Amino acid sequence: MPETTVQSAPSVAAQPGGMPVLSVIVPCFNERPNVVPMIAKLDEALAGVAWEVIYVDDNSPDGTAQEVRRIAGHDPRVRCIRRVGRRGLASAVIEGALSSSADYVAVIDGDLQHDETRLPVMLSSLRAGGYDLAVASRYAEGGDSAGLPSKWRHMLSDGGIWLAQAFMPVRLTDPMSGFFMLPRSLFEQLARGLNGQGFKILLDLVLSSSAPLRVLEVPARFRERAAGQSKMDALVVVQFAGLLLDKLCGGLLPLRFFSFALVGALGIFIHLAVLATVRHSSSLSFETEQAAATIAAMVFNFHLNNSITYRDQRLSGPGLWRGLLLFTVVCGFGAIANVGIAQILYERHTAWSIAGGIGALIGVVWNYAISATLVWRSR
Ligand SMILES: Nc1nc2c(ncn2[C@@H]2O[C@H](COP(=O)(O)OP(=O)(O)O)[C@@H](O)[C@H]2O)c(=O)[nH]1
Ligand SMILES: [Mg+2]
Repeated sequence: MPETTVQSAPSVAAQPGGMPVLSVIVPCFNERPNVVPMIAKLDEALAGVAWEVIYVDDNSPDGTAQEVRRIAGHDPRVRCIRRVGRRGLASAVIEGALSSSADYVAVIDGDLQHDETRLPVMLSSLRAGGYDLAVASRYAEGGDSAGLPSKWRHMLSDGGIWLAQAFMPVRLTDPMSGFFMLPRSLFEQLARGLNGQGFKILLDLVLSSSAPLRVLEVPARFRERAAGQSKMDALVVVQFAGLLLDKLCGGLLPLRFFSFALVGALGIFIHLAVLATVRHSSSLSFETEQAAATIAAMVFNFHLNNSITYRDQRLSGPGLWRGLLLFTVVCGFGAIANVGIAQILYERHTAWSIAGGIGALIGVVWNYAISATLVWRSR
């Protein structure tokens, strides 16, 4: 590995009843201008193959789903899954792949960055047997990662690959690739163990398999984005670290727990920082100072949990304010306990930092329970 199998496009007739042999899963968010050219490219690349494309759109404001449905109106090979109130590339891929009835599923980005002409080679290699998974690699000999938009993204990609390789039971030159194909039956088998958070579904799949997968790497170019914007950001990097951590723990501890713990720890830090600041700059009672620090930590925790812990169900617009209000009201009960307990400890000559810290800890535990059940309840 990497193996560079150069084969001609296979001719895979449609199954009886017109069932596709290959489902191409396209996770998409705000990719409207790329839909028509993408389907045209698939049509050209997969001539002779019974294929379908399944767009999984997270209710893009630019109307990507409507655009896909417009084409689906006259092309039965085109399907659309529209998810409302959800976000996430990996979970979109999982839902798309699980909606397929084809023998094989491929995953490809919807922004034309991946070279769809590699699909027939991937399919024929898998059909020939000997491999469980075909991965389009930007870093295998003959591949090309020039389409990464910046030097920063190249460095991030290199760092991620290095880290991922340390975890992988098989050596992949491009474990961060978002372009791959596998038998649907294998995907279904692995689905239960998938973490489903973040961007890195290939890594998730490979790390979820109990036996090392036999992987074929197919070199591929990575083109520059044709239209629209990348959704990759710093939080995706945080989720990547979370994914590795989750896999390291054998999936025993849910990823949200790590995120909660991290946000909670930062919340305590914010709480104490605010408490220290108001103590230096005001002559308020300790009780009032502790209450101010609690409110600051509460607002901070809400926003960070909304951005990281519940990124996939992130509240926005009016829902954000409703969520913050609900969080604040219900956490108010926790805050009363927080301030009360801290006050009792303080009156018993416990140091202000310890009294404040214990009070805040109680508030944070309360916040965990609330966020899981009431504020970001799964829809
Ligand atoms: N359904 C869904 N698709 C997403 C989401 N984030 C990114 N995508 C899609 O995943 C693919 C890769 O994302 P992109 O932003 O291009 O990542 P980059 O190529 O690493 O910069 C594109 O087709 C995006 O539209 C998401 O939250 N939900
Ligand atoms: Mg892209």
